[in-house]
Amino acid sequence: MTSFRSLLGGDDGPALGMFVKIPAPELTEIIAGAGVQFVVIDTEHALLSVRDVYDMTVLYASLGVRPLVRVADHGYGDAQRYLDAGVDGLLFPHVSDGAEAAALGRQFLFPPRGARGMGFASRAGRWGMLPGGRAEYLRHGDDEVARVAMVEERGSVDDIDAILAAEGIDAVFIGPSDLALSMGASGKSPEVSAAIDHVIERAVAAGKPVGTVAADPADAARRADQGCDYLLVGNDTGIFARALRTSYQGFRAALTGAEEDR
Ligand code: 3PY
Ligand code: MG
Repeated sequence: MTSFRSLLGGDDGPALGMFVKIPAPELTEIIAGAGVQFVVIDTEHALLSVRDVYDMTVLYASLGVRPLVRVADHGYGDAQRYLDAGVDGLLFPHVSDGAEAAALGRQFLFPPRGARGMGFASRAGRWGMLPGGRAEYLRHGDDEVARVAMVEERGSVDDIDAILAAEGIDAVFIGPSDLALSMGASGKSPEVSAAIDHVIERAVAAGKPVGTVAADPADAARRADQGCDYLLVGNDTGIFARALRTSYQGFRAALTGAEEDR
């Protein structure tokens, strides 16, 4: 079976995904139909319930779009429920340093490496019917789920090598907006660009998958050349908002022009 991790390092360049905030089956079908490879269900910045995340996970996966969740905090409870719902991975926002990364890695690996609880009778264990049994549930949870540390603070850039080395952290994701905020600089400033380039360079050197946001195809091509393994290209609300505004303004401009012509 494909998984988010199996999409990384392919010959076709970085895997392409998007954040999703709207829990609507219609949108899931549109996103799957567009060929999007993975989604990050965003519980940090959207009012999604655990049940929404569950329904989205099942539907995205059934349509071949690999589902991950960006959690709202570093706690165990909801994140563990998402893993047992069978998501392909978790993105942890604001991982400040190597110690925090290591604690997250431990929390979501099974013993003896970590402290994740066994939930074989969950969807991730095919309700206790997973071929291969408990051993396969445990192997999948440790080896195929992606635990992703988000690097979006100045201090995380300073401690990037420790974050990359943390056991159980399978990839990093650079959040450019929060990184710029934390550095007190604009997103386009040379300091922020240099920090992002540095994180990508260190991740490539460490052999850990790295991803970030790509603003447009040219930006994506540049990040691919730098060695990014996956990219997020927008989010459902933003894409709809921009497309609608452009379309609406086009109609308004044409009608205003028509009135002037009269
Ligand atoms: C950020 O840029 O801060 C993110 O979290 C990802 O867009
Ligand atoms: Mg952020």
